[in-house]
Amino acid sequence: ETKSDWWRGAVIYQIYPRSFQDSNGDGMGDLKGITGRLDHVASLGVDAIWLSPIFTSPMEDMGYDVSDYRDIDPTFGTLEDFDRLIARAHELGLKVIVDQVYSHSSDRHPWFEESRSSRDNPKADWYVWADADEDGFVPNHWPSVFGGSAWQWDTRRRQYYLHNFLTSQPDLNFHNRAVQDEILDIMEFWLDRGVDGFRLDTVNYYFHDTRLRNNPPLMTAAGRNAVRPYDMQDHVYSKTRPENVPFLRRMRETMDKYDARMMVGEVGESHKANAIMAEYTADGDKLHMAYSFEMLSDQFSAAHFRKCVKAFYDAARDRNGWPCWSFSNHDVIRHVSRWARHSDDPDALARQAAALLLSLEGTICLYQGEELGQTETELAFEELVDPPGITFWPEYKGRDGCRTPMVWQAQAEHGGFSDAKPWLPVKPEQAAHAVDRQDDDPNSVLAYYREMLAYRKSSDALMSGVTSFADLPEPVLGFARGEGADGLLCLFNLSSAPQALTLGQKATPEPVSRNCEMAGEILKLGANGFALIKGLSADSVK
Ligand code: TEU
Repeated sequence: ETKSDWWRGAVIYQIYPRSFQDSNGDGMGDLKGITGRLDHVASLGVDAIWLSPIFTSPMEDMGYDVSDYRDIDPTFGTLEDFDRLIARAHELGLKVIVDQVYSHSSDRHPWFEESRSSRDNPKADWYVWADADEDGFVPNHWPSVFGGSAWQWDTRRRQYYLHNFLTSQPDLNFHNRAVQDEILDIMEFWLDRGVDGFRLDTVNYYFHDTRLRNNPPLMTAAGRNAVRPYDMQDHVYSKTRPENVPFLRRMRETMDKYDARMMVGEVGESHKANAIMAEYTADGDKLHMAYSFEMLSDQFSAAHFRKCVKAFYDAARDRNGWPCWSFSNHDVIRHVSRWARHSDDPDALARQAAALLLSLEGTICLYQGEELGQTETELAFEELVDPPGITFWPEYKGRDGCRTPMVWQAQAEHGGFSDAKPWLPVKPEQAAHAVDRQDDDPNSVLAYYREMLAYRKSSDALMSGVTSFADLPEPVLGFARGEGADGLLCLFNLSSAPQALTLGQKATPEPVSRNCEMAGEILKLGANGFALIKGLSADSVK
């Protein structure tokens, strides 16, 4: 029997299936490979895995372009392989979350092939079609995230269709009730198959403004200096429409027909993100959690982390909203590289990041390889696979650098990931962080993740304590989780310069603390040092 709200405070481990473990020698990871490596995942002490898409797909966006929502792509295996993966995960006490990409399908999906075939077929309104403007040009100024207009001309219908991402990812029309019903049916298909929940891709992109109004320009410095046109607009009409909220309620009704299932929605918003995340998770009748982009940026300051957490809870606390934080995923530069300039020692930074992330209030997502202190893989232009990387190179290098294979054995060819040449290369810098180099080393980053994950799980303060922030100058981030004797004060020196803090009493940092020492009532934090101290409040430190 699991608690229905097992996901509160839980830690989810994200697997990128194409790059986890190859079992059939084709250079791409697969479900059998994952199943064989679940012991490693379970050994960390996490609660669940999230699998990036494993469904039938032409793989133009590596599975985020689905052409059959009810089957497994042959690259990854079969439905039977998936059943075995779930069974093994459950044996090991791991929940299984699958990625569902509903906002758009692949253009190779039979629905789209039918929809584009004429203006009056049964699926004619399953996608977002619009006439050309009076000059024959695109219906409005909406840009695609991956470059160019969000509209693509279709010669047979002589109309444009909407795609927020690649032209091969046409947007489904959620204003059509039949589309909504089909999506709910797909959810039931996987829930019946035993999945514990869903990660909902681009959950705020489901609906568009039916009047197709232009988005206002983003007149901030970030908007005016953006690398991508997409970041120059405030997407109030192309996404995050009010109609989304009642549909999230319909999705929740479907989830609630089953026990202990969970939906975490990816809220891709640069603007007003916290208000939207709060709204989407409020009152227990929509999403269970909102996946935040806030800590995926290159900002690494006390003010920034404080702002992320405060802004979310200020908006969400009294309506019971719930966040899901992460520092890395398959779309961004790995955090040890992204924040490298704030540290002299990548492994010390990796440990500090682990301690900080796992001290946050909410649910946590780790990304495969993060537990190894893995850095971003430097790739040459010729090695790129990811379309936006190819489009925007070199100002934006795309997402291949965080998607290179897991390295299991430092000495094995291709890091033990595959017998064949992998779809993205294993480089020496990544091999240096292989699992077998760290597994039995008590001083490794991997050992630290295990230690900190166990500590989080054993600590009521970290699992459920409310956050209060200490008033400290940069570069020290301080907050307490919980109150009184049960509270835990967490202090992080987000720099390589030593810091000294006055605690006003003698104290003993918990064993998961690093690079810190007490001198009387003074706490000294060395380079990227941090201390977790029981029974102290946020205002006891100066
Ligand atoms: O990402 C949504 C998204 O908007 C960004 O993370 C985007 O990938 C980034 O801005 C690129 O610069 C989700 C998935 O996580 C991503 O892998 C998919 O490509 C995208 O949706 C489309 O399905």
